[in-house]
Amino acid sequence: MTAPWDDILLNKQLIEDVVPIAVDAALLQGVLMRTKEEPNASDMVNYAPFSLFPSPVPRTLFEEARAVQQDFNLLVNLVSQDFRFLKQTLASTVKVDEFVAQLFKIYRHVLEEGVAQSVFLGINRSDYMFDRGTDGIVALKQIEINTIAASFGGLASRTPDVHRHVLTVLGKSEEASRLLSNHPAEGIAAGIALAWKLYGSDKAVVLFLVENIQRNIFDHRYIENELWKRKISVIRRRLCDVAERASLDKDRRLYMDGQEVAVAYFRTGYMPEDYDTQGWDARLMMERSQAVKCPDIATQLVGTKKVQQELSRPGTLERFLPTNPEAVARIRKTFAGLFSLDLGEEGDKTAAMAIATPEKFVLKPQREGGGNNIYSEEIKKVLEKAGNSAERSSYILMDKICPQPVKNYLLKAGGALQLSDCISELGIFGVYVRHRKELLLNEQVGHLLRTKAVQHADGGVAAGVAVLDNPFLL
Ligand code: GSH
Repeated sequence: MTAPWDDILLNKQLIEDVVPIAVDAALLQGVLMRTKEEPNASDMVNYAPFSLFPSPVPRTLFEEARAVQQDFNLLVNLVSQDFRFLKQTLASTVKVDEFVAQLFKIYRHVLEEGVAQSVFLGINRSDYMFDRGTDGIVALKQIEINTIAASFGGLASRTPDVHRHVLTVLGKSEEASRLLSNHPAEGIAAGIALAWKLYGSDKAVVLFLVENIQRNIFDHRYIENELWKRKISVIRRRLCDVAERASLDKDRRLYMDGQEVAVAYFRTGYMPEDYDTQGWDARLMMERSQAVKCPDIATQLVGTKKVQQELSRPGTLERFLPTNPEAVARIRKTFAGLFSLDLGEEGDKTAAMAIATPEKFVLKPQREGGGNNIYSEEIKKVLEKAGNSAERSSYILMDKICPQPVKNYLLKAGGALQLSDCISELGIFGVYVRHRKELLLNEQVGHLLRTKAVQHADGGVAAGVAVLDNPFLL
């Protein structure tokens, strides 16, 4: 796909002139991150990585991704309420994956005790790439759905103005005016605010669970500030703070430093490294409480790769959405080939196929946060080493998506300026709120386009690989 600025890309002088303008625009717009050197102080900040130009995206596929988001919200909401399905689906995984096993243990504990939470808030981001088939037809294919700490909705609200400015300076004001506005932070905050209201205690706060290292704080602040605008108080705490200073009252209301918590919004807690023993104690306490967890433990489990793979089995979507064949068709259309590696005949076949043609697949463990997937010859090594041991079932196999590379400049603070062959990943943010069994909100609230150089197989913005971008619809 060609962009209307292809003629400019090789004009070295013009590019060198416009880069500092673009960087200052990003700083002015608040497209910011704390630095590696000072990750917990805002005295010194820098721009978050972004692409110099927006990236061309086929309009029909963009619309397809937006249109299917409410279906995915429905699906996640339903799967999160189906203990039998989750138990069966994750049975092989919990045997070999300590992290998923811990999450599942808490899930079971909470169900056995009786769930105190009555309001449920889902904030997810479904990520896609544009797969170019051998016939040249480009299709939207889901990479994964993030049900915990789906990030960059804040900064993505500010990047359109950066690209508009760059294009205007380069004499492309008509193209600049065609760039979409984007407001995920507002939509995410509206979901949190509704959950807070339904919880029903004016004085209760929204608790952001955050990491020890908080480089991406500005992305959080956009959501926090939207909540403050609605006069909802926000506090930020780490899991260790919760373990040390939070408590439950006799009705299992959650208190943090003496303040009642209405909503606990997780921006940590998706990787094994996020937890020590204290961290797990904190998670259990929160899950047992009445507070609205975003996500609750069941919804976090819905985001595992194993669940993604099992949902693609014939008949499974129909089971969850029996009266909605259109939604089933829209969802299924986005699935790439997904294959089980569980022990047994089916898994043996998958393993043999992957070992024979590893370049066609991605091997995925049950991990979030980026940078965990396995590609090419490495797939062969891992599967040959795992052999017929249970370790094999900690992975799933997925078709490798092959997007058409596009040239762009990726701007990273302190990085060299070079023209790169890039591929993009489109994420759509979804928000839903359920009160007991009743779904009160189900919306698509915006998008996130991230772009990286083709040589990086895996990894997002937080991992330092991809950069923020905007779709230019063609
Ligand atoms: N803890 C950080 C935050 O809350 O901003 C990062 C969270 C994170 O890495 N979230 C993943 C994500 O959305 C989903 S689990 N990553 C997008 C990216 O890094 O490009």
